[in-house]
Amino acid sequence: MDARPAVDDAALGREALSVLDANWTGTATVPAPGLYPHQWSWDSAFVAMGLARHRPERSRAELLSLLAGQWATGMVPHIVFHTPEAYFPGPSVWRSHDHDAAPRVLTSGLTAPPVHGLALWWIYRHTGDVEFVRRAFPSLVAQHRYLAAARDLGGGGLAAIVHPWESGMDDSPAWDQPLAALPEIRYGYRNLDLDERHPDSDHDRYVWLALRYRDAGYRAEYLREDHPFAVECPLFNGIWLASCQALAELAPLVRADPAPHAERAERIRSGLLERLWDGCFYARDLRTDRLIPVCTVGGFGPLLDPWLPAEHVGALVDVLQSARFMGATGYPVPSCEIRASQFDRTRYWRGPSWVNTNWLLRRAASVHGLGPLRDQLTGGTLRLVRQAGFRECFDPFDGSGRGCRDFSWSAALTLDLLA
Ligand code: 2M8
Repeated sequence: MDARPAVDDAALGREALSVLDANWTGTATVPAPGLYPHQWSWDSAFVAMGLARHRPERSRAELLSLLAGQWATGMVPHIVFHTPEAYFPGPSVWRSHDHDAAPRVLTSGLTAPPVHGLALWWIYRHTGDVEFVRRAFPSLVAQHRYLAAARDLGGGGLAAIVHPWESGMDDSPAWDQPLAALPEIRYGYRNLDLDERHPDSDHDRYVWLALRYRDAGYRAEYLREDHPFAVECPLFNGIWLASCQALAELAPLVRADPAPHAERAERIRSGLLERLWDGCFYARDLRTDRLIPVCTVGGFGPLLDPWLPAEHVGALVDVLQSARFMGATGYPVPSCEIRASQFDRTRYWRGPSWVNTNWLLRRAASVHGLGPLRDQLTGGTLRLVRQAGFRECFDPFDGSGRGCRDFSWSAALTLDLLA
């Protein structure tokens, strides 16, 4: 357990800002020095939200530099490579420069949870900057249009992820089954620093999936017909729904019609309830058309919807507070339910607690007026960073830090928790 001297709120806030200042490259904020030397999509959205009150100029620049990587299809890539810094899989794997729809800046070919609409709303709420909304709004409309047109592979209004990296929860046990159905791949190379995170066979499958998609020209038809990994994730879709609602609220500011965004949110809600609910939200494997029977933190994503029916809200909050999740750990919120055989308190998205998912659930508690839950999530998350620093993730039982240090979204969202 990393013991740190006691820090008061003001000192913690200063530390968070200095981590973010150090991770700012002049163009974007890297998730952490060393291990993640580029711009990651949902990391940037969280950073932009955390900075909105403190560094409004940089918060806007963060979102715009990410959107500079948007493809003509509307797809917002999960990584934008602003510098030639070494990272695997880097630009030579993705080969975005060979694709007609890709921008000039090099990017990956996958997407990430679409939290950017919520980020734009957040920035507007804290800065009142309508001009900025006018500038970024069309890109986010295009992003949502892409998801609806190219990713509704199940036909029920939800967007499918086509790679575990697109979920943001790379090694979540929710992807074990669909990954196990893929052929055994042995490339014989490793992503040097990721050994603890991904056993060889998983990492090789990740790369194999990415190469298949790339070699199919990143085509939507290929995803529909041939791609072997297609999953409807409740976190990805809960976030998308929240971003649709954000665009519906922002639309009048830019003289746009809110109705299509509100209607899309309704369609996602129906999709979530009809396709992913079974007492809790589970991911659906579209290649077997079955729910994947492991409950993860992603299953609480639909709670971000203020119009989720009360009975579903009640059932989810019961599970969240039960011994399956927060009820058994000293800290919020393990990334996988504790009683699952795949739960591992030490391995990234297989058990540890993350500041971004805690923050999203705190936001969900706010939209449902669940004050005590919101306070519990705020206090517990601040306790983690106070004790262990701005680590990538945390052991949910003793709060010790795991993964890299000086992690940007842990710092950025702490600023918001302190506000
Ligand atoms: C992790 O994902 C990357 C691949 O994109 C990795 O494992 O190398 C995830 O935690 C993801 O959610 C996050 O965006 C990324 C950068 O922080 O790291």
